[in-house]
Amino acid sequence: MPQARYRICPLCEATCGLEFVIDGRKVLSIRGDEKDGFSEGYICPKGVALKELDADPDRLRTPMVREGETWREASWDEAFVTIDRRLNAIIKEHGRNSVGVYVGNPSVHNTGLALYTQALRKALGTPNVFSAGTVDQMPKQVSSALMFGTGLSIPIPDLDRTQYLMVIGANPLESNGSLMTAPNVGERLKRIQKRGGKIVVIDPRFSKTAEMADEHHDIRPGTDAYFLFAMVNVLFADGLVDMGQIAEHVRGLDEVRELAAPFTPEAVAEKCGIAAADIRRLARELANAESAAIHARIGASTQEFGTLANWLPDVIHVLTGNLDRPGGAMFTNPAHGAGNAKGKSGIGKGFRMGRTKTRVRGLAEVFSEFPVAVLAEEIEAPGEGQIRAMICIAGNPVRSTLNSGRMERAFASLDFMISLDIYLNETSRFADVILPGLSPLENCHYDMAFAQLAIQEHARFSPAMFDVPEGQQPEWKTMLRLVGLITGMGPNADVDLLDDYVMQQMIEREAALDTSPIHGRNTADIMKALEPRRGPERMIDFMLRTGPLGDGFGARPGELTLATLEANPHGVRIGPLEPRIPDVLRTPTGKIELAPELLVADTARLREKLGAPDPGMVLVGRRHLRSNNSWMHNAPLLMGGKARCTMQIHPDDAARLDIEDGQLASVASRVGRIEVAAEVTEDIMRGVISVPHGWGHGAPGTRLGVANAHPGANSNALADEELLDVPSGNAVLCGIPVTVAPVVRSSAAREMAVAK
Ligand SMILES: Nc1nc2c(c(=O)[nH]1)N[C@H]1C(S)=C(S)[C@@H](COP(=O)(O)OP(=O)(O)OC[C@H]3O[C@@H](n4cnc5c(=O)[nH]c(N)nc54)[C@H](O)[C@@H]3O)O[C@H]1N2
Ligand SMILES: Nc1nc2c(c(=O)[nH]1)N[C@H]1C(S)=C(S)[C@@H](COP(=O)(O)OP(=O)(O)OC[C@H]3O[C@@H](n4cnc5c(=O)[nH]c(N)nc54)[C@H](O)[C@@H]3O)O[C@H]1N2
Ligand code: SF4
Ligand SMILES: [Mo]
Repeated sequence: MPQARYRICPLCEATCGLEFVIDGRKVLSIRGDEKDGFSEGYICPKGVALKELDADPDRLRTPMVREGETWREASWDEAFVTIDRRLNAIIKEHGRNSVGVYVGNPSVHNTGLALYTQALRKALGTPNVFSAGTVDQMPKQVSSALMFGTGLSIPIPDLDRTQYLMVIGANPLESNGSLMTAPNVGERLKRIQKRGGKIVVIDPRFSKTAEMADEHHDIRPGTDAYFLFAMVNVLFADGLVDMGQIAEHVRGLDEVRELAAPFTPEAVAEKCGIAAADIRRLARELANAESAAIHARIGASTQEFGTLANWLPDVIHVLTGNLDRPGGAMFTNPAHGAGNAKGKSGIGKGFRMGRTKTRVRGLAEVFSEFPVAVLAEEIEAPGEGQIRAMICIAGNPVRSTLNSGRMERAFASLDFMISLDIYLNETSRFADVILPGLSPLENCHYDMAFAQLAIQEHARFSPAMFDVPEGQQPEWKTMLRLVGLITGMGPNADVDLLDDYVMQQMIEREAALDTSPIHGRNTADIMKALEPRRGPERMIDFMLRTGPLGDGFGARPGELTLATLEANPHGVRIGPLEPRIPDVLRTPTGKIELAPELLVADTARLREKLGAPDPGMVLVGRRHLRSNNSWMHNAPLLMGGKARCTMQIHPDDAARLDIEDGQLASVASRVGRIEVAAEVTEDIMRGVISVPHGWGHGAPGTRLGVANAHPGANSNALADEELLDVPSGNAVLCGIPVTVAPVVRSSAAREMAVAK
């Protein structure tokens, strides 16, 4: 009998509610859940493709063990015995630092991984932890932590109420939004216009979002900090600074005024490629709007001045009175509890980075990890602390991070590698043992990260839709089994016992806070109250119950528990974001730090580079609705239509370089070279090319039938591990200097060459 089931899509930050019709273990159909008040029935093609992901014959369902250049299926016991023997031998001989960990993006979308990765890290005790965060949002985490006290104190554009939205280096119409969980984002943007508001896009490409916006400006890649500083300059010069309610909580106003002084619109116009008059007008418009928010993402983050370009939008929010007010940029207060809602209110320890440094290049640690830009060199360089074994969790660093050629050689040179993955792909092919995850439909799901980044307060939980198949196991158990093996309990540790231990620790940490509803309570009593739940569900129940709306284990009877969410399959809507200043602040001064030292220092670098020569042709990326970084190209539903991995180039550049539409072009950077078909289009700025990332399939040994038939070119073969945003160590993926040439000269060009 067909049955309807509701669950949250785990694929991207939009977190759409979906309606599944299933018959036994079979998915009959998937569509948007009209009754989900947050996502409003929206679904994108990737959500529909969950059916193919679930049924994909290439998706791994048993551990794989490598033998030479081939792999064979292995039992879980064999896989763990192998790991126990080889990994522990390396730790014994070379110490804990010889093990590196890379945590990929789906770890944030997979509840079991999100909740248990920390236990593994703790058990390993290595500082050599890397993640996709340093090819993504690290600049925003650093700027937020410096200004507001924690790395997740990220102001979110209040999309449903704003009257003016400036989008900088983001394309939510294709990406569905990031650090701004807003399902059905296209409609939400249209509603801004319908209520008389305005949308402005700053992007070197005329993206889909630019197409629907009221105004679009090209910008030279990597120059957003200049543009934003010039806006700040105008706010001061024109007497438009009005911080409103939060003024008394702000420190560093005079410093910011001084810092912005040299960056007049005239001084930066040429650098940015935006006319001074436009910059001036945009600053005035934003300041005079009834409310305004800036949404800056990947283009503003993965670039030379990423931290500055993520700090300045919040400076502008503060200066224009838009921080912490409806329609501006606001802090969330998620139901499962956030770091900036715990402990003492309005003050905190603040943020320190660089507590340790990388061995080879001496780059600073940031949020207990190192920039992924140093991963290859830390594997290659011999000596004390060299990484000899890697554990790669839900990541594809040889396609999604930097200098793929070098990264591949580094991975191939490891003594031992484990991948937790659902595919045998470009990265996991280097592993000695691959431990497979489940189908997303076999996992329970609660979006911890994205509830914290959402434009509305809500809470939604999806129990596993299908049972764990015979012979498979959820990834949180895999993690705990690894923890057991690393802590000397052997390859077959008692996972339940470890899970109890991890849970008890979590309770003890919470109960120690004198502001917690369970302060001073007995751990055993709380454990008992959580019965019979286990694993991620037990943790989520605990977090909800100790969160701002929770029942506090009896302290607030009748309030939220996981059972409430189980009884509401379309989710619980809590309401719009509410002002949280000053309570949300966790800086040591209890103030908003408008001019943190680290960023003041980096402004000197910005000033110095103002007169630097133009780098010539530069590469930026882009996203397509039917891709998801590097890993969803194996779903046939997403692979139809014309090839998407093209190099977009402006007609003037194409003519100058003698490249025709559809022709294969060669693109080279300091670190690599690719060949990719040209797409000649006015939608990209002169001097800029765009190639999407996540392609370059067809590597030997991979098991990706569909993706390998549509390989595309790997843009990250060009990504240079030496180009960094200095304060955060984040990689530069937008604005990589390249040279572009035709692979085969066109006949017209040949004739001309002959005529000469
Ligand atoms: N040039 C360029 N490069 C970029 C970007 C860009 O804009 N331009 N964007 C960057 C960004 S924002 C990000 S977040 C990174 C992403 O970087 P990564 O996280 O390293 O890479 P992904 O491509 O997301 O690959 C995810 C891996 O997780 C596996 N996987 C999927 N679901 C599961 C699961 O449930 N369990 C397990 N164990 N594995 C699973 C997939 O098979 C795949 O191998 O890429 C970055 N790279
Ligand atoms: N369909 C789909 N959705 C996704 C993903 C996916 O791969 N596919 N990935 C997910 C992930 S992990 C993330 S982090 C988010 C990212 O979400 P977004 O940040 O919205 O990502 P993009 O679509 O890459 O948009 C970046 C834009 O920045 C522009 N840009 C490049 N360089 C510059 C610059 O120097 N300055 C300015 N102002 N603009 C610049 C590019 O032209 C591009 O239009 O998307 C998520 N959603
Ligand atoms: S927009 Fe994101 S969350 Fe919504 S259906 Fe598509 S992939 Fe899933
Ligand atoms: Mo990302």
